[in-house]
Amino acid sequence: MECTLIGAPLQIGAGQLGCEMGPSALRIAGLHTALEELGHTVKDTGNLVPRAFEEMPHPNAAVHHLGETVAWVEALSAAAYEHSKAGMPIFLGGDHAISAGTVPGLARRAAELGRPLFVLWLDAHTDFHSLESTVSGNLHGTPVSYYTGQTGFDGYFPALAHAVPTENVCMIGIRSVDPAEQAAIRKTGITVHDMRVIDEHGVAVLVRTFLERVSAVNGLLHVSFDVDFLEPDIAPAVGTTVPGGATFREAHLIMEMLHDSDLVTSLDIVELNPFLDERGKTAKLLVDLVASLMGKRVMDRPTRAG
Ligand code: B3U
Ligand code: MN
Ligand code: MN
Repeated sequence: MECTLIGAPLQIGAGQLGCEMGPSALRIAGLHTALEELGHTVKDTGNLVPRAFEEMPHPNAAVHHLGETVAWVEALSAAAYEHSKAGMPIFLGGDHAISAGTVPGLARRAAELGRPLFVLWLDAHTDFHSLESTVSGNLHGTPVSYYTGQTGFDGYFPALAHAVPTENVCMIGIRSVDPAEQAAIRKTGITVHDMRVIDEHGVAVLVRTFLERVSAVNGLLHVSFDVDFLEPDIAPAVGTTVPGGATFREAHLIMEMLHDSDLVTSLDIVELNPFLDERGKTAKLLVDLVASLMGKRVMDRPTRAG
């Protein structure tokens, strides 16, 4: 497969600075080589640079860096659309606000192909705030609300031509949801698998059920991987750690199942903050997880019990 790496060093969507170093850390941890060793061809397009911007005020005084975020969203949406025409775009964040650009760009391409776009959101958080409801004002908490076409973004974020239906979004790993997000998400068709659901059923059945839905309608699948999806002990390099995250084995299993499904057409790796890492261990783990998603396995055989 042809993989295209697109660096998106956005950091002001998060409460803590440092995600702008994310693309560099993923490169230094060997992403390019890991993909080539699996037989893929890799094109690194370098880092995106947004247009010049002016800051925009918002009635919610907590909201910050709105103008800068909008400039990034525009650039990312255009890049996602272009790079989805051939091969597999892999977006190297950057904080999770980058997905407010990547997903709409991919949705435009999906609409052109006449195929539905699905999103697998691997995250501790639902990122379902509107510009009005966010308390922190950190815009990495808003992308899902925006790209599913909820209200409150008009006049600020770019007009959405192709909203992703909420029924097409599946979240796994959720364990931190603000009250306003809870209330808003309840009214939607988003599948929210919190840690309790994982503990009761295991990740495999949840992932398999979702993949069957995507496959049944010949969907395209975008995976958005927030580092805080993972247990903080194994992935400390993120500003918003929440205890009780996905284990090393759960995360690899999900990646392997995604690979075997052959449904994944694009990927975001977001919220890596190398300033908080321990000797690069989070960046290296992320490279290993991407490798699992792209075909690395222990034994070359189909999985079966017994
Ligand atoms: N919901 C909180 C916390 C948060 C959301 N996304 C992340 N953190 N990474 C907020 O600030 O909106
Ligand atoms: Mn997130
Ligand atoms: Mn998160």
